Amino acid sequence: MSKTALITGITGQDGYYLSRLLLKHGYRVVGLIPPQRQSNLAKLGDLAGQVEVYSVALTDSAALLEAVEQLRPDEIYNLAAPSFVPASWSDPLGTLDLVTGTATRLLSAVRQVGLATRFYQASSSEMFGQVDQSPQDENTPFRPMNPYAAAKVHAHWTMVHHRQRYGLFACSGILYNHESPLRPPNFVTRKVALAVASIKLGLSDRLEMGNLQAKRDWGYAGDHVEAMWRMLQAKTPEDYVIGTGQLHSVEQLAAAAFACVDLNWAEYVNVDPKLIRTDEHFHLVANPAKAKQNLNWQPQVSFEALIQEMVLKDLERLKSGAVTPAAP
Ligand code: NAP
Ligand code: G4F
Repeated sequence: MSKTALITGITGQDGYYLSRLLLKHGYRVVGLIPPQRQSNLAKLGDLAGQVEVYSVALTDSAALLEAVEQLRPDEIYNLAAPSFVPASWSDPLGTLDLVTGTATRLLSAVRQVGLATRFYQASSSEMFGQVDQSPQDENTPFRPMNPYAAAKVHAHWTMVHHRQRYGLFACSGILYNHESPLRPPNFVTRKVALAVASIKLGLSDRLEMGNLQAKRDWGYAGDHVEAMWRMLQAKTPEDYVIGTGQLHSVEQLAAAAFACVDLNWAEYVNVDPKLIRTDEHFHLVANPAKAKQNLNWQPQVSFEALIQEMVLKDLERLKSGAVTPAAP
């Protein structure tokens, strides 16, 4: 019999790649989607007709308990979050409510129903924040620097408590930045890809950026969702740091993206001080050794190949009119 997986945040970037992976493995995939967000199912494109939708507010404990009772999932992937970090400063409480509240409600539902459901929590490298050791691993302390990261830390510990106290099979993937052509354009990789494609087609003439010296460990979303799935297939529930182990600066990102279309980034990129973050960090890079050892996981797509895929996809989208050009 096929396994059932419930996914919150199914309409996001990772929701798409994870659904695609689970469908390939023969799962019944059900998205837990609030009623007012169901039109966003269209973001799943070709997969929208292959997944089921269960309509539920993620803030409604009783309704989530009912969902778990009815659907009896083998696995739950809790991906829903307002994931753009700067936005969490404008709505710290809303961020906490959704991130911590959803994890707590779902874990509590699994415990109450008494199923052997395996639970994945979407944790983030942002939880490490102001680090004094690089690279980071599963033993690195959390020092969150913004409301998003603090909410993720709270959700992470809630998951750990359910594992320790109630014996649930629950795991956290502490994931570093992962990207794809499905990244929304407010995130830096997609912002750059769309701008480069727009400039190449003569639809824009410059790109305003924040801190060019900021660095990230950028991987491919398709690789990172594979790690999520492997965590829930393991013998024991454990937490894992998932990243490439390589740092690149925003400047290197811009240089790589412009090089894809034979342009020199320095002729088009300006720094807008308003886009520079005050909660910036520069040293978040993964040591994914545990994932390699226990899950036989390692990234398959290089930084350069990822950026090229994103730029080429935006060129195609602009030519077909599927997206509008980047504003400078
Ligand atoms: P994403 O593309 O921003 O998707 C977020 C998902 O959460 C979407 O389905 C979105 O629904 C849903 N959501 C947002 N606010 C909501 C709300 N108030 N109520 C209900 N649903 C809401 O994020 P992602 O890149 O796929 O990331 C998946 C998860 O991994 C997130 O928890 C993120 O914080 C975490 N994470 C991501 C990265 C990364 O680099 N991508 C790294 C570490 C951790 P709509 O489609 O309706 O907006
Ligand atoms: O693409 P970003 O907005 O992603 P950020 O803040 O690193 O967060 C992403 O990764 C986290 C994992 O580490 C997730 F938890 C989170 O949900 C999200 O998926 O910014 C990346 C870097 C930052 O250093 C930022 O300051 O790019 C720098 N940057 C420079 N100029 C810019 C810009 N970022 C954006 N969005 N726009 C700019 O113009």
